[in-house]
Amino acid sequence: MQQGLVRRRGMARHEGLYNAIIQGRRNDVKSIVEAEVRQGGDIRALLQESMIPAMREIGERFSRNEVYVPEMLIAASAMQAGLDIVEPLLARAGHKAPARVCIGTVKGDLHDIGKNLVAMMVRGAGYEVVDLGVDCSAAKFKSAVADGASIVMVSALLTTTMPYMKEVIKALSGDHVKILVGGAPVTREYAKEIGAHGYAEDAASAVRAVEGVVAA
Ligand code: B1M
Repeated sequence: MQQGLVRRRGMARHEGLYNAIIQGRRNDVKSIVEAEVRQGGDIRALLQESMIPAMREIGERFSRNEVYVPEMLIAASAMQAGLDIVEPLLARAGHKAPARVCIGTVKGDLHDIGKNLVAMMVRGAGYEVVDLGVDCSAAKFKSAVADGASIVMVSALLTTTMPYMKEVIKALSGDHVKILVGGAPVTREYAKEIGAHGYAEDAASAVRAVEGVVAA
């Protein structure tokens, strides 16, 4: 077994990389992943067994209030440093993400910190994420669906922009997509009321919500 890899529940985890992501050590993540690539390591395994589990762990700690938004952002940025190296290699090797997800903040709403965090976590879970930005019209979401997104994530931070989520759902009603909603003023009840397929209250549960609709 290669040094630095430990067997855990039948899988090989690179403890150094796993911890570097959790602790948000971006440069270490970069150099570990680069070294693995140079040594011809199994990049897909590195992603599945070390990088994604690290993001899952930070998400769970966030849900338990053991870490807060800054730690999660730093970890996500460290993860991104690793993803920037592995993604092109996996694409060349024909790796297919389980689904393409698009995410955006609704029309009239400029808040994007939470949405960016959700995007990073979902990307960290191995999905292809198309970030549509802020102030997104229903037409913009629809065009992302036409481009191949099968999961649509809609964020709203204002009680005044939240109702626009319903417009997005209406616009996509004829499309074969799953729509997930979230943002501080949004509740599970509201999500149900407007006909969303799912709701997530934070970035960690957003990953679980995506996994839920993919598995359904
Ligand atoms: Co604004 N703002 N803001 N603001 N702002 C709030 C949201 C507010 C609660 C502040 C307050 O009054 N206490 C209030 C909304 C009141 C309401 O409607 N209930 C408010 C207001 C009123 C406004 C303006 C109208 C102020 C004004 O101009 N008079 C204005 C509106 C501008 C606009 O959007 N058109 C405005 C502007 C701004 C700034 C530009 C200054 C800035 C945004 C900068 C940016 O995002 N780039 C800003 C900020 C920073 C905030 C607060 C302080 C912080 C928001 C934030 O980033 N939170 C906020 C008060 C607060 O929340 N304490 C406030 C951290 C972030 C990690 O959490 O965004 O909740 P959050 O995301 C979470 C979850 O909600 C969830 O996961 C994320 C990660 O855990 N989630 C999803 C989010 N999206 C999801 C999508 C999903 C799933 C989960 O898809 C399935």
